[in-house]
Amino acid sequence: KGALRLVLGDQLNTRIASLTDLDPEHDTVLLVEVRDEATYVRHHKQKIAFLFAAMRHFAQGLRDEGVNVAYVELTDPGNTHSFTGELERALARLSVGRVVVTEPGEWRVWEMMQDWRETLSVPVEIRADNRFLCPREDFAGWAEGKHHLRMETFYRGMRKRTGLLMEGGEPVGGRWNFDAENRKRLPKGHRVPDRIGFQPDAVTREVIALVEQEFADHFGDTAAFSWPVTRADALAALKHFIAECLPTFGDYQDAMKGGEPFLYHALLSPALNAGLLTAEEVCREAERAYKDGEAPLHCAEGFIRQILGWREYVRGLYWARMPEYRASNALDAGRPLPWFYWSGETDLNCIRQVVDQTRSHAYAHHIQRLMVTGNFALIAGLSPAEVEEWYLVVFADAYEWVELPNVHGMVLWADGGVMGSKPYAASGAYIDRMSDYCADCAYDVRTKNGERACPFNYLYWNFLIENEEILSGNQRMAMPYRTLAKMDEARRKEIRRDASRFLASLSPEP
Ligand code: FAD
Ligand code: DLZ
Ligand code: SF4
Repeated sequence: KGALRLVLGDQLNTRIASLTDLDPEHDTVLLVEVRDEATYVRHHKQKIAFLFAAMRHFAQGLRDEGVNVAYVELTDPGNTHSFTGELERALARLSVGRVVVTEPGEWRVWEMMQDWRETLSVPVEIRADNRFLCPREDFAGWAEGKHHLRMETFYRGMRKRTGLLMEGGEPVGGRWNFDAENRKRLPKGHRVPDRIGFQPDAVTREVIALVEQEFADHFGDTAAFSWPVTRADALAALKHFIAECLPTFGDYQDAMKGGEPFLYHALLSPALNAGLLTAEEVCREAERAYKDGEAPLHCAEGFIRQILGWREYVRGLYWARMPEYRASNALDAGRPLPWFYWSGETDLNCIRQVVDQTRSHAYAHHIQRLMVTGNFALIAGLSPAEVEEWYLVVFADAYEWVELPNVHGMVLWADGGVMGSKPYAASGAYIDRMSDYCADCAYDVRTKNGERACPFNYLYWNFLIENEEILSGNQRMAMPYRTLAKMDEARRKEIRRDASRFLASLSPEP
């Protein structure tokens, strides 16, 4: 008897562990579109459409290779709408001797899989996830006994392990990190390159119509859908990025500009996270561009660090610290998520820009996620669980393994410093320095207090005041706390008054 090989929607690679020893004559590959996965949080319509389209194209690719594929579409009669239900149904209709799967990306599904070993009628083999460069156990070994897990240390280890941008055991260029060169503001009138978009084909158009019908009340528009949904298109996107954007990627990595959602960013995270591209091939391609003189070192290194460093690190941290990780709330934050995170209807221009582009594209780049919606959530004391759910819903690349450490740890400091040595709190001056948002805003970024003042300005100090007990002892917060200590009582009162007026005006309802 052959094997039933379940491939999840984010494991769409023919080299995924569960397919390595595929026997096309006897085995069947199972892919299932199930409502449970689309609604455990109510994902952005583009995320669902992206995955269903990618799954359908992947299945067709396997069939073209002569593989038996059992594909369950969302509207198929009898669809039980859960992974477990669909596995049981497939086992009842196919004659197979065992089930083979690859570890999932998310804890939620990992728990499901543990039950399969006991409840399914055939043996279940769960294989280690080979989509990442650092195996889970290696990260867990490194993390054992440590409270603080610093990315930079991990990243250097990964450079040595893979040999990426290494020469004779030393980092190429004599430095590990070129961050200092990667913080430029976009000059006025600077034209960013046109991006390669992928027109939906008939299969993708059908999926988009299905999603519009079945998930009509989910956040997000599908009109601008242009994600690559096949490996061939994902490779074309990678090639385009390396040629057109990587040579300038580093310089403007932290910049933001109204009406320009993409700048020099790769737009590769949905494809990477769904398995259409591997971290290894993307990093090797960036390294090649550097070696061939097509991209400067600070750009290639800055980009490789995001994937070999940050991406591998958050994934390792997630698996090393779950399920406890999610439960902490170090700053005891609990304010409900304001409605404008969904509607974009707010006078804060920076937030409006990010929410509007997220609705249209299911995308915001790193610094928008961190320093606009993230920073606001931090200094307004929003509830970690609600903020985490928002981040998991709105982006096409969102999966809990990558979303949670970024939001819970990096943005909200809810993990008490496991990930970041200090909270990334900032006033409006940071957003003004890195963007042109403030010029078109109803608020004045240079005014510190009062009705017209940029809310980030007083919320920043209010955050420091509210968390003084927890944060003032943190060495890396010494500077702002020294400034706060010099403020007279009247200024502190003004900050408190403005902050409570503004925060009281936020509503979680439309
Ligand atoms: P680029 O800026 O071009 O970077 C290249 C690649 O590096 C990305 O494709 C991504 O794979 C990787 N990368 C960069 N930064 C990170 C990071 N901090 N963690 C993990 N990978 C990284 N990324 C997700 O893939 N899914 C998420 O749900 C997600 N949620 C985030 C939430 C917050 C609050 C923050 C601050 C960051 C989050 N990120 C997430 C990381 C990052 O913002 C996105 O990976 C990136 O914006 C994707 O766009 P890009 O491909 O154009 O990236
Ligand atoms: C995100 C998602 C969605 C929306 N739908 C499906 C689906 O119908 N079938 C499927 O196999 N996977 C889907 N996914 C991706 C899964 O949620 C993902 O594989 C798990 O979260 C594990 O990381
Ligand atoms: Fe955002 Fe403040 Fe600038 Fe307005 S003034 S765009 S609220 S940072």
